[in-house]
Amino acid sequence: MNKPGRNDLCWCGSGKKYKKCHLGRDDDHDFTADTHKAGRNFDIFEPSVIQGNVSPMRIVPDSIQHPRYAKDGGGEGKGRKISILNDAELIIMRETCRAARRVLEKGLAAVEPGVTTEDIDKIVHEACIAEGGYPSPLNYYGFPKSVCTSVNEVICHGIPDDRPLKEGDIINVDVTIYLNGFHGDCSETIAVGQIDKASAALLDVTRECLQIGINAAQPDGRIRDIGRAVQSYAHGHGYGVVQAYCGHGIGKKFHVDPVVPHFYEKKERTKIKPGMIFTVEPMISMRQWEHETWDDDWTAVTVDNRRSAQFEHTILITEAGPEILTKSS
Ligand code: EYF
Ligand code: CO
Repeated sequence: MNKPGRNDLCWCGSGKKYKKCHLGRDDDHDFTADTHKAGRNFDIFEPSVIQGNVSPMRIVPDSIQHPRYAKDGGGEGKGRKISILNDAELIIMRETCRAARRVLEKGLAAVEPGVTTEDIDKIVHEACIAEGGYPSPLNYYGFPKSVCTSVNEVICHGIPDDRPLKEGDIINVDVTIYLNGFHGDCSETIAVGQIDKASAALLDVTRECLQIGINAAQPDGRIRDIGRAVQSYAHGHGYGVVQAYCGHGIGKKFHVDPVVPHFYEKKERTKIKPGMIFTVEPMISMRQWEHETWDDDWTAVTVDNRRSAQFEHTILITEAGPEILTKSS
């Protein structure tokens, strides 16, 4: 696709005129990778997942420190200022992130055909408690479960339910734990049994997008460098980058500044500084990047019902570059 004219439809598939959308914001955009996105005339697949039955919220013992929203189903207020942890806090944050990874590994180990996402929720819930922590998603803005499980065309925020996983599915398990006053967040997408080659390629490229995004997070660079790197790599493989959900600062609160888009946002000029902690969590779709939300108001799916994958780490920016706090040992 060539660069559109001012009055043509934008390359991004928004349905808006180019001049009202990406004109002046896409200097680094690779138009050759956008052939599939001209306009919104795309093939829509049949959904592979539908809303299932969701069991009641699980209980966390009183002996575990709860975040404030556990009681009222709210959020944690806007964290507008980017906070930098002191050395003592950093020791705790590192331990919280290691615990998040251990819990994620327990959740992933349970994935096989016939297992329900509710089974995975129970495992993650109990693993968080065994670490001495609270499963951060539980009652966060009213989210009803302890983990997000996102299958096939579900991009993110899938609610665990009674649907058994099927051979050939892909599933993202997204774990956040609140431990010793800090949140640590990580996720992976894996295969349920044997998957087709196209899905395996999507998982490989999305995993690579995460690493490429992390590598682009350098002190004295800008937050937008991350999205530029991720988008260029994903588009080079003919994939879409979901725009509605971004990485985010994390620490004493689940979501604080900076917002970390995984697409190139020219006006995002925030400087990356040593001491910053944020997630990088690209959501990469097989074709269309646009999402829709189910009427449960949580579950985000691709508009064309093609598959989407995601990998996530919590990272710390050091003088020497990014350090992954939720790395697998
Ligand atoms: C207010 C939520 C609120 N947000 C993020 C809140 O793990 C996560 N990111 O990597 C993550 C998990 C959850 C989450 C669980 C609940 N929320 C989601 C969607 C919309 C919304 O509006
Ligand atoms: Co997460």
